[in-house]
Amino acid sequence: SPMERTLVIVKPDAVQRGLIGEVTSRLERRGLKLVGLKFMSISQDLAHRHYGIHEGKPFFESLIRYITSAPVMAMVWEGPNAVAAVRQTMGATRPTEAAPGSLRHDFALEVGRNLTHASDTVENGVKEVELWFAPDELVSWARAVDPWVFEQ
Ligand code: D4T
Repeated sequence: SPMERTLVIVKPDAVQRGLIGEVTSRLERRGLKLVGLKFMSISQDLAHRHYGIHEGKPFFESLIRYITSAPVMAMVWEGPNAVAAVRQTMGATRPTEAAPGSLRHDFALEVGRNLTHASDTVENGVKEVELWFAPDELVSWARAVDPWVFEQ
């Protein structure tokens, strides 16, 4: 399967609730490879650029307030089908529609406190990684266990 990269944001609610480890652990356990990581406060500018597609929607202002309300952990994960795999691990955007066993099912109730962001398409994965990370903040590395997780 094609190698992909996807942006994951551990949102302010997940950071405040001490769930950075839980999110990271689930992605590591799945076999995905971490290639970028930073703990940061999001500027208004970055928040608006990241969620630009939702501008004008009724939840836009509260979404910007939420995502800029406290620090986040931004991460890039790599692997075959990484975009779909990570979305599945997170569960549906609305926690009450998230599959049992997914992160949002297990830890969340409301769409406005849904703990994480993950790129929704391969194309958006590329764009979002570019928006959030400088090239020298990404690390390409050979992991010893790669051949036992990745078929190619
Ligand atoms: P993010 O982008 O945060 O990972 O969410 P999704 O990719 O899973 O979902 P989305 O783009 O449709 O929504 C972005 C963001 O807006 C919040 N939201 C969304 C909200 O507060 N009310 C709503 O009705 C919707 C649709 C939650 C996620």
